Order: sequence, then C-alpha cells, then structure tokens
Amino acid sequence: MSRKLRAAVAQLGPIHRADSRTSVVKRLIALLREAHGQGARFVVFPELALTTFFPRWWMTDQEEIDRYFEREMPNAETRPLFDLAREFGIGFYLGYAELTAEHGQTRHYNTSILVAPDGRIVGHYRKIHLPGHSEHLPNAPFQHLEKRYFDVGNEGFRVWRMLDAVIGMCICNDRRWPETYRVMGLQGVEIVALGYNTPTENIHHPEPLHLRMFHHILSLQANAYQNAAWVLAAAKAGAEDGFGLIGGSAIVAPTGEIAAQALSEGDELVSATLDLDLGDYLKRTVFAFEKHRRIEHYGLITSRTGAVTEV
Ligand code: CDV
Repeated sequence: MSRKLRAAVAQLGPIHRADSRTSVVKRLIALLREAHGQGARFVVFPELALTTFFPRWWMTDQEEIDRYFEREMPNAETRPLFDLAREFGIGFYLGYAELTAEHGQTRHYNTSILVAPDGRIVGHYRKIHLPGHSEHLPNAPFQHLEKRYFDVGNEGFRVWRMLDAVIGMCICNDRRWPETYRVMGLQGVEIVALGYNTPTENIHHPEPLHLRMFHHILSLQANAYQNAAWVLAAAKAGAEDGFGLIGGSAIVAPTGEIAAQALSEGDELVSATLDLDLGDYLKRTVFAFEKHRRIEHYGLITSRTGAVTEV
C-alpha cells in the first residue's frame, strides 16, 4: 500500500510592526481552516510567523528586542491555534523567536517547532545558519541583525517520526546549505519543513530581483532531489512596513519537481498529496547512500569551515 500524506504550506503576507500577535494568530487559524478543508494533515507556517521580521530594525534596548520573543509555547496568544489544530487532527510546523534560560543564562533563538496532531510539541529546531551581521549598518536600506539578536542553534539537524513520516526542520538561510539537508538525509528524512523571510533586496550588493526567487527555488529543488525528500517551504511575503519579502512558497517533490507553488505575496495556502513512496524509491536506487557515498573523500566537509586554496 502506498504511503500518501496530504500536506500544505501556509504563506503569510506582511506582518507590520504594529500588528498584534492575536491578529496574526487569527490569520494562521484562517489558513489552518483552509488546510483542513483541503484535507491536509500537516501544515507548514513561516519563520518568525508571529511577528514582523524584526532583525531588519536596529534596536539597542534589550526590553524592546525581547518583546518579539516568546517565553513559552503555546502561550495565551497561540493556544487557539494549537486547540484548533488538535480538533482537526492536523500536525504543524511553526517558526517563532524563542527566549529561554540555559544553565542560568538567557538565550535567544530563531526557532521552529513540530506539533503533532494531538497538540504535543514533538520536535524543536533552533536556526543554525544565521545570516546577516551584528553591527549597525547606517547606510543600508534596512538591517539584517540575526547575528546580533539570536544565538546559534545548539540542537543540530534532527528528524522526528510523525504522521507515519520522517520529518526534519530547518529555517530560511539553512535552505541554501547542502549540509542542512544531507545531515537530515543521513537520518532518512522524508519531509523537510522550512519557513523563511527572504528580503527582495540584497543589502550587501545589488542583485536582480529574479535571482532572489531563482536561488530560493534552486536550493529547494536541488536538495529535495539529492536527498530524495519532499521539501515544504513557507514564506512570509510582501511589504512589511514598506520592506519587501519574496513569496514563492512551494512544495517540492523528491524528483526536484515543483508540486505546488504560491502565486501571491499575501496569505495563501497551497497543498499537495505527498507520495512518500516516491522518496523511498529514489533512496533505494539513484540515491542509495549506503551503496554509493564515499565518505573517505568527504573529510574536509567537517574539518574545514572556509575554503582554502592550496594550489
Ligand atoms: N531570514 C533569512 O535567513 N534570510 C536570508 C537572507 C538574509 C538572504 C535567506 O537566506 O533568505
């Protein structure tokens, strides 16, 4: 019997600085209802889905920064989303900023969670590839201060069994790094869930807009194929307080083909039926890792960070 899972990515349009979490959760719930109507049993929401993409703002007051973080999950604002998902029997991925304490130290993470259809949080991921900078760039059109506001994730790239599938998580910039998917691929990942906030403009050097979308889709397609996994990517899109984010939320098959893609830059749900056996087949054939990988030649991947030209 083939294994099929109806799943959706829930793209969010802009969330402005003044928008409350309660208003955002109402939008998440509307998308969840739509997903339920389409028979989806798993929904992927974006990175930092409860607030605006605040790393674009230079802030020095830690209290002001911490207002964008959640101290517990679920909390009063997000509880209605958890309750409705449980009622529908839908599992989901949700990205948010996490404030926590570890060994007496306050930590800030760019986090995503995997919530089971019974409402339990079964998985936790903290973003590892933090892009941007930590210093103020007064001449840039906006900031990208993830390196300032977040600690580097400390839990690796793990996978969890849920909905009879092996599911892994990553966040935004992680999707551009093949290591992200390969570490999950080596744990038999079948579905990679990811949320993202990708600015339409590159603050470091001018880049044509079409390349922003091209590199996003290229990263999903190449890594889905090379790891024989479904990739479910949910954007926060549109202009937040005037600052553009690309859309392009997509469901990519293990063949690298796009199974579904959002058309708008607003709140939009796209769904597809994931044939998990398709990934199994590729994992037994062209990407049978145990038959074809040559780890004796891959040492530099874990022993060297930056490229060094020795010739
Ligand atoms: N939120 C992100 O991680 N954004 C990065 C930008 C800075 C390029 C991304 O990879 O989309």
